[in-house]
Amino acid sequence: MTKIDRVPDTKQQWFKDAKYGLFIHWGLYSILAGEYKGKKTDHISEWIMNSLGIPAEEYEKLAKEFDPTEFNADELVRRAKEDWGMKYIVFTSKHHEGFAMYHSKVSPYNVVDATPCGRDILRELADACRKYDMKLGLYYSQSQDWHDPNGYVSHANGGEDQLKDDNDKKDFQYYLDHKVKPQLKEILSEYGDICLIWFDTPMGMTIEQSRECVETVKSMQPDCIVSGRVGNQLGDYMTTGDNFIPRLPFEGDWEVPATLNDTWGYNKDDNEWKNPDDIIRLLVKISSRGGNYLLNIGPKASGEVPKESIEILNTVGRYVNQNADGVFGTRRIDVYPYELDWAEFTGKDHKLFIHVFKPRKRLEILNCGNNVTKAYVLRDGRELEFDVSPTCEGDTMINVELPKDLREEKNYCVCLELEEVSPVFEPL
Ligand code: H79
Repeated sequence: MTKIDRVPDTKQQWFKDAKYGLFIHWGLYSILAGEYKGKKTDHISEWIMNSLGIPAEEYEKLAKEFDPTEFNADELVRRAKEDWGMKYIVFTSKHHEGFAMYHSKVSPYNVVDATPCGRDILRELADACRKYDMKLGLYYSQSQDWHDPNGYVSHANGGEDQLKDDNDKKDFQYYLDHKVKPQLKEILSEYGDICLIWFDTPMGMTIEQSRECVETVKSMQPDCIVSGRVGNQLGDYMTTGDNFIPRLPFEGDWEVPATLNDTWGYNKDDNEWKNPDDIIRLLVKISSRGGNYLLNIGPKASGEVPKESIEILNTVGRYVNQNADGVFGTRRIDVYPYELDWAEFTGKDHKLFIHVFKPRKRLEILNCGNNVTKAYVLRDGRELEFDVSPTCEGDTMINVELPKDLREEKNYCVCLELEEVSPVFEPL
């Protein structure tokens, strides 16, 4: 297992058990969908204001076009819960562009006061989450704000030195005191229970400033946890790099934020969709290493979720819903000596789950030091025959026989019940 100095611990059982969540990136950038005045961005589309150098006075006019007639929070949350099997949602309450997707009294640059639609999107989502008993977390960009004169800006265009000079002229503490902290208080007081605040990219923040963000959150909702990107090692859990999956089990609580294509916000030209089989495998892999998978959708400006995203998530959701016991509440498996190209393992208490991703004649796995009492197909409970044979190295192999129909299949899960809690599992 990867050893780290400080083991991040949310002390929240729901987070340790959750494994699978939905990230939603939605803002004014969704209107541009990767293109501004005939120029296309090569980068992640929610960065378009920055990447194409659109001045704030120009960019803010987009708010006048925001009218999400196709957005249906109830339908989206129902899908996430029932069709996709997800356990929490994280919504962009304010991304780097600086626009609040809720009714803020702190800044008129928000979805109610600056748009013709006047809809409080966060209110709609929070109501739907309450209805479906779905946990709701909020992304909040605490460091970068390209609309506020004192929010930090990251870029590329002027080079690192230019960037540093520009940011040094800002009164970041003023922005923190007059926008960030008051807005955090709003989102944590007006919309019910918020399970986490997803801070992002703490560029330029001192440890004191990161601490102020954490303390503001905890003062409003003590059980609300904060992502690792609040900075200065003050997060309750570790956030990996975007789309980055640790190679080994990782200590403590952690989460992988990931995309289904190559952008977070909607980009009409991005068709690099991942394969649902790969997503299923990544979800299982991340679970077996002790993490959660936070998978993103970028709705169009209209509120419509791209149909490709829905199809992928429906396919993944069928696997998740059929094999829920082998995903949710599982614990990191400390040591399994081999990487197998056809399987990943998850486990909890006295169960070891073999997730099979390629057709096999029989399942042969190294015994993990425990007697197997029963083997069955997880989705329907069908019992399977098995035996144990010695290896030439003096270990034993468990051999699970498969009925004919299963030998042609991929993407199914077999549960081995063990006599005792397996020593390879982290204790519950
Ligand atoms: O919200 C999503 C991203 O917008 C955000 N984090 C996820 C969850 C994010 N913030 N920073 N980054 C991602 C990485 C930024 C990379 C950059 Fe660039 C390299 C910024 C400038 C140079 C990519 C290339 C974006 C603009 C140019």
